[in-house]
Amino acid sequence: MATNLNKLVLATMVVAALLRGSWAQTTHVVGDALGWTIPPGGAVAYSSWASQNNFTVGDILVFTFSNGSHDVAEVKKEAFEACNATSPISISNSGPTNITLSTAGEHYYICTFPGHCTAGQKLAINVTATTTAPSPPPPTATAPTPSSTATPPPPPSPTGTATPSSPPPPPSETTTSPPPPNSAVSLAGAALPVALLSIAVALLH
Ligand SMILES: *[C@@H]1O[C@H](CO)[C@@H](O)[C@H](O)[C@H]1NC(C)=O
Ligand SMILES: *[C@@H]1O[C@H](CO)[C@@H](O)[C@H](O)[C@H]1NC(C)=O
Ligand SMILES: *[C@@H]1O[C@H](CO)[C@@H](O)[C@H](O)[C@H]1NC(C)=O
Ligand SMILES: *[C@@H]1O[C@H](CO)[C@@H](O)[C@H](O)[C@H]1NC(C)=O
Ligand SMILES: *[C@@H]1O[C@H](CO)[C@@H](O)[C@H](O)[C@H]1NC(C)=O
Ligand SMILES: [Cu+2]
Repeated sequence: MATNLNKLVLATMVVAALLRGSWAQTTHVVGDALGWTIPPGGAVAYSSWASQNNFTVGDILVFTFSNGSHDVAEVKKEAFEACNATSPISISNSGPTNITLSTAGEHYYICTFPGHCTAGQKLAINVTATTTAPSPPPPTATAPTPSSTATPPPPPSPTGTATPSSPPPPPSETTTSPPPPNSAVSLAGAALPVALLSIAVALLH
């Protein structure tokens, strides 16, 4: 019983992660076909490209350029706005350069070749933290059961000394520890299609 419930919870989390698109890292080729170069129309090319992508921690930026033609430097916001390449956070002059986005927040990249940044070869992105999956319920919590026919597992006794003289109390209202916030809500809020759940459960077997 508990094993099946755990499988159901795990399957729910897997499907939720898949539905939210947070399962795999995404590779973003900066500028797409344009690559990393002086954009013909100016910096709007990269601000427009950035606005059409969602960047999440763990994603990869690929700056495609030829050695010796450009480079890519991560800089602070002030240096980005001023195209100041004096003291970049990091720099790579071998193309293509892959950069894994390891932290959330705003990240700024420029080419340090003279005139390239001011001509628009600069990219600002905003990286969001990894989507938080529904927090797994603690081992003592009973997972929400879709049908009332399932009997809740007996509450574990942490001390191990309790005698089972009386039937266990209903787990919902009389538990001494407060229920985890949003545990049941988030799982219920997942409201996942039954078909997808079935597929995920089958995959777990
Ligand atoms: C980016 O996220 C928004 C909001 O979740 C979504 O509407 C949009 O389709 C996403 N764009 C891409 C390219 O994934
Ligand atoms: C560029 O940045 C460096 C250090 O970050 C600073 O000392 C210098 O004054 C800046 N140059 C300009 C033109 O802002
Ligand atoms: C670019 O430079 C890097 C580092 O010097 C080198 O490893 C790489 O092979 C070069 N790529 C090409 C296409 O020359
Ligand atoms: C950079 O990422 C691309 C796309 O994922 C991949 O094909 C390539 O091998 C990576 N290059 C390096 C040096 O990791
Ligand atoms: C980046 O995202 C954070 C969190 O959503 C937000 O507070 C910040 O204003 C964003 N920055 C930019 C430049 O959009
Ligand atoms: Cu350049």
